Amino acid sequence: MPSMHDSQTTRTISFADLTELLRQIFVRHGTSPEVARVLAANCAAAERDGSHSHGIFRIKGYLSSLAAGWVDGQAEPKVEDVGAAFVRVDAMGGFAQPAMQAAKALVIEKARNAGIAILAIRNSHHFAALWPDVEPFAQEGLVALSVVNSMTCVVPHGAQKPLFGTNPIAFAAPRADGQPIVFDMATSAIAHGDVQIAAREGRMLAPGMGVDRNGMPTKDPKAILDGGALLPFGGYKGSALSMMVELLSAALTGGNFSFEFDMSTSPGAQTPWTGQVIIVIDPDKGSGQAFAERSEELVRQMHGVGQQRMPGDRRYRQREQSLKEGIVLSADDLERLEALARV
Ligand code: NDP
Ligand code: PYC
Repeated sequence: MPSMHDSQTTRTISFADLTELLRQIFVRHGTSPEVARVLAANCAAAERDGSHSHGIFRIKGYLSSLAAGWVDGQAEPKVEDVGAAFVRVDAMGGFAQPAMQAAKALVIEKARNAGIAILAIRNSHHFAALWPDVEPFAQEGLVALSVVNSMTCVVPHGAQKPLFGTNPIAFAAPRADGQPIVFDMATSAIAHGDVQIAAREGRMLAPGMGVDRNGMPTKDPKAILDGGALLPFGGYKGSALSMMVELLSAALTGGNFSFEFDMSTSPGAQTPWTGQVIIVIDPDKGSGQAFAERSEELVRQMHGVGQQRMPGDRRYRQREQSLKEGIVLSADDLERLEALARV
């Protein structure tokens, strides 16, 4: 398969150097040092793992949202301890990831004490992949599930107009002999970011992913972006999961549903202003059996029946290669990033 860089000159940058470059860019464009640190680590990790729809591709959108004043890069999240197993955070119109970081130690303490803890973030902007929010919990032996809603662009199953966001679900669980089991998937047939990338590269999509402005099925990403919409994955089943994500991320947290904010009032705004839930479980409080051994057994059995590629495998492979050989970017992209760090 041709790589995305085949026709371009490429340059290689280490993960540490890319993280530092992105940190400088965020600070230069108005975020606090802490917000810059958290977003840079997130975005560089996405690029390192080959999550291209949520790596450096997103920098333009981050910066235009900051410049528009749509998201507050200086926001200081307010963490509230509201129950034995419940933590609430008002992100104060800032990004979700620093809000999660501010509450993380308390959530882990509660999960270890109560066996489970819920982190409900509201008034937050999430513009990233979701797996970086759950994988670190599994690295600490915990099970984590997170959902976040985004912006109206998905037609509920059987409906005529878009209402839901692309609303991903991410799950992470430890295993005894390998990297945590992690899946992270949009509840739309395709993430909005991947539609944008396909449009930029002039590629058609597989059938069944979206409709044009007249509600007619289309494989053309430009028609989807130009007044069209996406479909849920798996028909009514994906649609129900997307509805669940709206309920947990917005109704439960006090955040916006995907249809409750209007980015058009703030030219340049791209980041969805919604909410996020993270549920963390201490598996040691469960069956009394070693969870990580049991998940290893499940993986062994899945391999045994022929499933060779586990969710997360592609990312882990790409991560290993990026850490060994560096992250390959197009020379143009890297030059653009370097220029943004100097502005
Ligand atoms: P994909 O469809 O590419 O992948 C979904 C999951 O399935 C991944 O865990 C992936 O593992 C796994 N997978 C893919 N192919 C296979 C296979 N053949 N066998 C087994 N497992 C497989 O992701 P999406 O397009 O749904 O989402 C892309 C990203 O967009 C996600 O990171 C998501 O969080 C993000 N997003 C963010 C939103 C936001 O509001 N912040 C909104 C919507 C999406 P692997 O990772 O190893 O490829
Ligand atoms: O790719 O669907 C997406 C998305 C929405 C918000 C951030 N990413």
